[in-house]
Formats: sequence, structure tokens, C-alpha cells
Amino acid sequence: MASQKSKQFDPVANLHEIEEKFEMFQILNEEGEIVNTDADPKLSDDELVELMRRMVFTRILDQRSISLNRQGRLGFYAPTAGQEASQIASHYALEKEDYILPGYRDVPQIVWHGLPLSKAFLFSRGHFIGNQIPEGVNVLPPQIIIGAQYIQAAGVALGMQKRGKKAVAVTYTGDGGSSQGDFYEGINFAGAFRSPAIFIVQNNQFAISTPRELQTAAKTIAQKGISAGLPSILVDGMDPLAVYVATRDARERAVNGEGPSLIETMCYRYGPHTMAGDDPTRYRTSDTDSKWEKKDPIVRFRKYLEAKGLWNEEKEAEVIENAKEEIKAAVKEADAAPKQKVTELIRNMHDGDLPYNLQEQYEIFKEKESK
Ligand SMILES: Cc1ncc(C[n+]2csc(CCOP(=O)(O)OP(=O)(O)O)c2C)c(N)n1
Ligand SMILES: [Mg+2]
Repeated sequence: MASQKSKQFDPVANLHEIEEKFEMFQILNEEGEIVNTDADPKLSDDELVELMRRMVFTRILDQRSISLNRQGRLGFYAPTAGQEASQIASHYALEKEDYILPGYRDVPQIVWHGLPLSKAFLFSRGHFIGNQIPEGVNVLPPQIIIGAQYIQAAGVALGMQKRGKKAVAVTYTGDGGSSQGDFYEGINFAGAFRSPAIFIVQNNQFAISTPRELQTAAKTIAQKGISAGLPSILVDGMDPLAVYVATRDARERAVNGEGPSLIETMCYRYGPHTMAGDDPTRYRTSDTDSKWEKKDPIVRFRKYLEAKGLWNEEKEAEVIENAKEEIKAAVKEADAAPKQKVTELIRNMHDGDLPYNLQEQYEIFKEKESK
């Protein structure tokens, strides 16, 4: 009998083949030129200008937040400069009825989704009013526990689907967050139940000081979505048009009953991890910084819009001026909020009878606060 030689399956070649498939999706290059005409979302002039306005506003908000923090007028703050395309252009593809489950760096998206800016400042100050989300604003408070919002997003998405809503739950984490168990549980559950969720991993290259290379042996984070059965894409996270299209398409699939998607956005945070003492010069070189600054989302979008005659210096100055005014008014509003009381803190944490030791403290503070 002639022996039939079976073709050996080569797991190493298979891995390489899969990893090579994750080319970075880009529409607008660093020079502000469309390099992928087929994928151009063809946004209207007004839509393009509005997207630019939101990104510029967000850059100013970041600069103002950093100085307010340095003046002791804000508390916890995680800088966002460099991540405007990842954050704002992904949000731009969403609808009001969609739910956002942010991480601590994702305050801009929830502000653009309707959270009053004054509340964002109160959140930064640790004031409970900052986490009281107004009715009709579909956002959850920013999650500090890395990756925890991924499981919640799978559940929120499933809940919306069960109620027959044509909407999605969108959640963000960082490259570091993709190492958490919650990340895998979230994408796996959502995949298994075909929850209308969009999982966005903003790969800003570092988890505090830990570089992406030490985070995982996988070549991309996007490929992890494949293992859970999710359409997954690696996107140029400094390209607003590519991020917009990837999110728009993921949303369309989700509301059409095709289940969740994963999007990895390649980006960079220019500033420190948070304002609590991180010094990026200890783990990054200025060469790396300038390499990424050349990819800046606002710079390339500005070039694109200027070439179309939709943007100019004057227009940008006006947007910046308005942003500063709006931020100033929101700080004033946050300053006017009543001082947070310890008794309120205790009551917000505990319903009904308090444990005896807390009851004692409650009485002490009640007495102090009444004076
Ligand atoms: C479960 C958990 N572990 C550790 C921390 C401490 N921590 C805060 S931010 C951070 C790094 C997260 O990096 P990444 O997910 O890449 O997000 P980025 O800050 O870069 O946006 C760590 C480890 C935490 N908040 N939660
Ligand atoms: Mg990171």
C-alpha cells in the first residue's frame, strides 16, 4: 500500500502567519494625506471641522487640567495629550444611546458624551458629586481598577441587547489592561453571548513605566481578540479617520447582531502617567518622544483640513479661546459645589445600619460638621 504522507501542521508557522496579518489600518498619513481612498469615511465638511474642534478642545483641556493640578486645584489627573484620535475619533462614531465604560484616562470621551465638565473636575477632586451621572447620560464613572470595566461592558452590552436596544457598550483600557484576567473574561463572555460591545485597547506603549514589549509575547494586542472569536483590528491610533472608521464599523456589526469587536489603537501619551509624581524621562528617551510627536493626530488632521480649506490659524485660535472660557466656567462651577462631608462619604458607602465602629465615627463627624 502506498504510504500517504500527511502534511504536517506547523504551529510556529501558523503563529507567524496569523501575526503578520495584523497590518496597521491607516487612512490619513502623518503628512495629512489620504493613503487609503477606499476606506475614507467621506465625512461632511461640518463633521470634519467638528471632529477637529473636539480634538483641539481636548488638548486644551489636558493642558489646563495639568496646570490646575499643579496649582492644587485638581486632584487625580491622567494626561491625555497624544491620545486625542484614539479617544475622540472613536467616540465620534458613537450615538447618544450607547454606553461608555471608561478607564481613568478616558474622561474626555465621557465629557463629549454629556457629562458636565464641572463634574469631571469634581471626580478629579474625589468629590462624590463627580460620580453622580445625570439621567440620560449613558456613562459609568471612570474605572481605576485596571481592566475591570471590560467585564462590566460585556454585561452592559448584553443587557441592552436583551432590552431590544439598538445600541452598544464601548469600553476602553490600556495596553497594560490587556494583561488582566478581566480583559480575557470580558472579551470571551461578550463573544460567547454575542454582546454588542466594542473593546478598545489604547496601546500608548507603556503601562506606567512598563513597556509594551514586556506586557505580552504577542506581536499585537489586536490578535488576542481573535482567540475569543471577535473581529479585531490594529489601527493607527494617531489617525482620527482610521479610528473613526474602525469604531463605526464595529458599531454597525454590533447593532446588526454580529457581536463584539476589539480595536487596538497604536498611540502615545506625551505626558506623565498621572500627575502623582511619574517621571517619564526615567523610562523613555526624547528620541522616542519626538518620533511619536511627528505622528500627532491634531497636526496631521490640521494639515488635511487646511488643504481642504476648512481650517486656519484664526479658526483654531477661536476654538482655543472658547475652550479656555468653557473650562474656566466649569472650574468655577466645581468650586461652588458644597464641601464634601465625611458623614456623606460614610452614607454613600453604607446603606442601612452601620457597623458599630463606623457608627461611632459617624456620630463624631456629625457633631463636628454641625458646628
Ligand atoms: C488591578 C490594578 N492593578 C494595578 C493598578 C495600578 N496601576 C494603575 S495604572 C497602571 C498601568 C496601566 O497601564 P495601561 O493599561 O497601559 O493604561 P495607561 O495608563 O497607559 O492608559 C497600573 C498598573 C491598578 N490601578 N489596578
Ligand atoms: Mg498604556
